[in-house]
Amino acid sequence: MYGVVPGENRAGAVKSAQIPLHWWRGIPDLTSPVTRQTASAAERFDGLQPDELIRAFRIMHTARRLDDREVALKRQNRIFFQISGAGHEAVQAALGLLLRPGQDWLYPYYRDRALCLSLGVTPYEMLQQAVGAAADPASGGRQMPSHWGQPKLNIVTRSSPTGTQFVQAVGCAEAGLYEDEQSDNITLVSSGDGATSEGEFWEALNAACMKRLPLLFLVEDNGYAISVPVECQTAGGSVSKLVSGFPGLHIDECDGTDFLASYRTLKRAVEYCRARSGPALVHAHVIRPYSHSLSDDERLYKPPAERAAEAERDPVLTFPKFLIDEGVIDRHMLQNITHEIDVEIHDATHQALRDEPPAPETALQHLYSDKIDPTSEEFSAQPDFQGEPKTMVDLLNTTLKEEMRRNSNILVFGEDVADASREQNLGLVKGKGGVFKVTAGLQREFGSRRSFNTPIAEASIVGRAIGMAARGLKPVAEIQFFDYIWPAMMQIRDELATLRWRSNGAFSCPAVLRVPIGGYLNGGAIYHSQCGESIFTHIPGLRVVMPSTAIDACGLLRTALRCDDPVLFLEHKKLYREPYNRSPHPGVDFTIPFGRARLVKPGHDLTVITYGALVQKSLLAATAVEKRRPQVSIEVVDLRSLAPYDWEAIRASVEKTSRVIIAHEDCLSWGFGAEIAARIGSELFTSLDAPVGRVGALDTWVGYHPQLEAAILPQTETLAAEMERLLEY
Ligand SMILES: Cc1ncc(C[n+]2csc(CCOP(=O)(O)OP(=O)(O)O)c2C)c(N)n1
Ligand SMILES: [Mg+2]
Repeated sequence: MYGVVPGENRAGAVKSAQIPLHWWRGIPDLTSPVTRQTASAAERFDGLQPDELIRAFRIMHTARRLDDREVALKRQNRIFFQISGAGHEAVQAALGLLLRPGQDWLYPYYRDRALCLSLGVTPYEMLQQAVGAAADPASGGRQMPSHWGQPKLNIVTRSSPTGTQFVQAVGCAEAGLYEDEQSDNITLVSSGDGATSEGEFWEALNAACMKRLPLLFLVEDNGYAISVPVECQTAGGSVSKLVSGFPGLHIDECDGTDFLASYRTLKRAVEYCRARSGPALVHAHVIRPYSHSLSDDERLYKPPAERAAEAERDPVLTFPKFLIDEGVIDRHMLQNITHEIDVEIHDATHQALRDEPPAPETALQHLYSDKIDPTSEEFSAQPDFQGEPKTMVDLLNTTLKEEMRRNSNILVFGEDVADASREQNLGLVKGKGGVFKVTAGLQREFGSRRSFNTPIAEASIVGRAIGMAARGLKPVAEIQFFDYIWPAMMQIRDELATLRWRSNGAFSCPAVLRVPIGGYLNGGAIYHSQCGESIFTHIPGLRVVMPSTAIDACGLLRTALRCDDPVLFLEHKKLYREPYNRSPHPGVDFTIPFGRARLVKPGHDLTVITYGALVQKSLLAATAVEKRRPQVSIEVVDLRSLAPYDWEAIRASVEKTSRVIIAHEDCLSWGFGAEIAARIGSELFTSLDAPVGRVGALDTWVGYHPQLEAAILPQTETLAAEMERLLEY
């Protein structure tokens, strides 16, 4: 019998239905042993052999015993969080028999312990997660337990937000088709009932049905999302009824606590997906006997009778009873199996408790790629100019084409990016190619597989990119306007930027998000003119660049496309077609390292640190001020890259001039300049002859009328006034 962890309080470990030791003693041993039943077993058990049923039992029992062990460890404060898969085991063990480890791709959720066990994650590895061991293969002690992830099993690192997994699974399933169009491997995404309320669930269904993807949705409906019952979560209380209108979606429902019923139902769904008939959704009704997590006590909102009725369906009790009744195993065998499991978990626990915790100095590891460093000299190239000067929009378009020719993994998608989605019309029309024409002609040259339109669903544009990138593609997604990036914010902040760090370097997401940004075009108003870059530079793991000239746009975009990190590539709309920032084509291998500022104009008496549309305005302001003060010269530095930014260039310039302004188009308060000013104040205080100046937009929205817009956004005169103020010191 497995050893009790010192101090373990069995009776109080879980307030509800922890399975008792020796529970099988109450079961009469009515039937004969397995060998005599084998002949008819396959027919009686939906084609499953007794050894497969026994394996399923092992998985289910191991999963529950692991939960019990973790509960005990949590109560002893030897682990720091526990969430169980209790009550969900049967449907997961059934699915485990149908999936192909290492071939199919999985986006499981936190209750999928039995599923992960059946695919090959070991009890020891699970306990390494629980203790937060440095060697925990899922996250190296960075994520909570039950946040699965194992590259060798194609289990993609799982985060905590409910629902973000759906659109990523779409991208992953899409990537499978690029890998091998004929493959019958599938992608699985699972969730609880509550998570289906998230918009991403519906975005994912829409995309999956539209593209007839081999994607299986498994909804493990335990009737509650923490304390919220399903009828307050889902109109009518049944998600499978709600989705009935999706074309091509195979929908099925089962009792997820009934192993064989689950197996039958999932088999049909898996076969449907493998046959490439389209996506499938299985709605499995399960129970949740251990409350939501150890931080929750379901007795506060679930009455005793309801809990008692659920307990009757507990699969870790009903399934072995069934196996004994059917003569698949006898009591003795059962006792041996459970004993073996208990010993394994006992040993694994003691081993995991001895594991080393993550070293404090590793906290910054795996934020960025350790294979490709986009800030390195490797990306420093001399231009080899050819042809006439081109606008920023032209060079962006050319660079995309050149890199798509070079790298067949690059896919470009977003709203209106294609030339014409209806291919038959391509010969009849000029083509759209993006609302700003940056992607014009890509579909024509590279086909609709590599440049395509998506629904207006920003979370899924980014989520799909994440799923594709996790599987080796190089997605280049366009968000049509910066003002509409917000539906994708959770995908960007909680997923795109965290993927590498949270998986301890096991997964990466080198997607590029191109985003037109900024005002000064007149008429854009509040929803087509905003900036807000500092919200993104505040996100660890994300590279943020914002070129102000055509040549920089070309070099930085190429670096973004060749690097291994997620990049937010901000394209200022006002700068797309300016005459003054044009450049001849600098060559097909021209790159610019991230984190290198450009000295726009040297000077001795004042530095302006800026980027984007304010580079040119700062130049004009500097020229005007220098005209008034002939003894003064003003230095203008274009950061170009905001995360990382070129601190050395800032330092060198401020040490030379002793006066500095940070100027940006975004609102002043909590803007990008706040961080730079704070750092200058902290590290360069002794070099300063004047306070650090800042110029930014008024702390409001950009207005529609040009007079209003002009008053809100910083102008050349605003910059000149601040220059004068600092020069007076
Ligand atoms: C986006 C988001 N909102 C809220 C939460 C907090 N939260 C975690 S699990 C959960 C309930 C999920 O319920 P369900 O999808 O039914 O799964 P179950 O836990 O019942 O298996 C909530 C609200 C979260 N993790 N993510
Ligand atoms: Mg639920």
